[in-house]
Amino acid sequence: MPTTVKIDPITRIEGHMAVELTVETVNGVRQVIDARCSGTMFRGFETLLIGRDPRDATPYTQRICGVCPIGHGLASAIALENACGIRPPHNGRILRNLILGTDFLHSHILHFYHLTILDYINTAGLLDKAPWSPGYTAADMINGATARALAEHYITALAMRRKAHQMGAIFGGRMPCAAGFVVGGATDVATNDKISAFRSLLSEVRAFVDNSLIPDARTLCAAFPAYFQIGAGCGNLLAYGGFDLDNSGSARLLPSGRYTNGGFHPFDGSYITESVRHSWYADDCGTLNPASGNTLPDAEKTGAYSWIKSPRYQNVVHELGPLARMWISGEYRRGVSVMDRLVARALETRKIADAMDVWLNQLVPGEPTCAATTIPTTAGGVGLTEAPRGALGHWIRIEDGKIARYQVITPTAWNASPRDDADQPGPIEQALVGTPIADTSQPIEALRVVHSFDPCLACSVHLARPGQGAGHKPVARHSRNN
Ligand code: NFE
Repeated sequence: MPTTVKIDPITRIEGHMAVELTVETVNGVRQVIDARCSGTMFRGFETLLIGRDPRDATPYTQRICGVCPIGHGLASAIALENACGIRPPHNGRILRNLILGTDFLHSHILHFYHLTILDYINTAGLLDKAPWSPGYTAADMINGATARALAEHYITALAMRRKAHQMGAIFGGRMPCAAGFVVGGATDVATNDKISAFRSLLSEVRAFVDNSLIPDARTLCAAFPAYFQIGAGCGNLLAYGGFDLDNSGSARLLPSGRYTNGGFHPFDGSYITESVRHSWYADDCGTLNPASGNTLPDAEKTGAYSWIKSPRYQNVVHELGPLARMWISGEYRRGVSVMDRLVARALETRKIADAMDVWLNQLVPGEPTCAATTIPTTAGGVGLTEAPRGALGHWIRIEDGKIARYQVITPTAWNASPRDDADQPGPIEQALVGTPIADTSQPIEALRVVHSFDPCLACSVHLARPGQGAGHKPVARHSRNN
C-alpha cells in the first residue's frame, strides 16, 4: 500500500521547496516510487525589470539570491554586452573571473559543510542545539572522532566563507551583491596591493579546500558507499560554459556541452524551452524559448504544483551543476549519484581555486577594466554563464531604450523542475525514485538525494506576496525540522 510522505519545507537549502514522495515496498525494500518537487513561492524579478533602464538589470538581478549574486550579475552584463556587441578588456575579464570564482568557493564550501554534512553525522554532543537540532537521525550516521572532526571543520568553514566574501569585496566593492559588475567589464582597477591582499586570502582558502574539503568528501564516500548507487536521475548532463580564458570568448575554464542519452553533443541555447504545464503560470508562458518567454502567474491553475517552470533541451530532461561540468570537461566520469555530485563539487572547488591563482598573475596593474558602452534603442541579448549550482542564463529584449522582456533560467529551475508537457519528471524528481526509505517519519535518504543537487529556490522562485494570492501555495507541512 503506497504511503505519501511530505517534506515541507526542505531545510538546509536556499529558499522554499517541498517534496512529496510516494513510498511503497517493492521487492522487499521500502522505497520512493514517485516524487514531486515544488517551488512554493512566486518568482517575479522578470516582471519588475520591465520598463527599466537595461543597465539596472545587473544590480537588480544580483538581488535574486544572496548565495549566487555574482552569477546573476555576470549573466545580465553578458546579455547586455551581447546586445551592444562589445566585450570587456583583458583586466575586466579577469576581474570578473576572480569575483565569480570567490562566489564559487563560498558557495561550494557552504554546501558541503553547512547544508550537507548534517545529513551524514550524528551531532549528539556536537551541534545539538537549535538550529541544528532537532533533526532527522539515522542508524548509518557517522559518530565519534570522525563526526567531531567534521563538526570542527563546519566551524572553520564559516571563516573560509567569510574570507571568500572578503576576496570578492576586494575587486567587487562589496559581497554579496558586488557593486563592481557593469556592462563592459568591471569598475575597479587592479593594483599590486589589492592583488597581494586577494592572494593572501586565496592561499588560506586553497589550503582549506586541499586539506579539509576534499579529504572530508572522501570520508563521506568511504562511509556511505551505497550512495554511489542512489540518486542517479535522468543521466543527461548540460553545461553552458563559464570563466572566459581569452577575450574572444572561445576558450573557457568550464567548457560548454551536453551529455544526452549516453553521447556527447555541442550545446546551442536556441534549443532551450520552458514548459509551464505543471507550473503556476498562464499557458501563454509555454512552451517557449526564453528569448520570447513570459512570466504571467496563475496561482489557481489546475494540475500545477510548482512556481518553477520546466526548462528542457530539445524536450529532454537534463541535470546541471558541478558534476555536469566535470563530466563535460572529462575530469570526472565515475558515475551519476548522490556521492558523485559531492565529489565532483569538491574537485571543482579546487580546480577553480587553482585557476584563480593563475588569473591573479595575469592581471596587469593599472590597465583599464571596462569598455565604453552605448545602450542600443532596440536590441536583444543572451547572457549564458555558469553559477555555482550549474548553468545560468539571462535573456533581455530592449525596446525604446528600456527593458521590454527579461527572462532568467537558473540551474535549480532545471534541476528542481516539475513535470513538463510530456509529463516527464524533472531531474530531482527522477533522482528520488528508487531511494530506499527506512523510516517514513524521518526520510533522510530522500533529503540526501535532494541536498546533493544543492537546490536554491530563491533563485528559481524569487518573490513572496503574502495575502495577495500569488505568494506561498500552502502545502501540508512536515512537522520536524529536517
Ligand atoms: Ni540562489 Fe543560483 C546558483 C543561480 S541557483 S544560488 O548557483 O543562478 O539555481
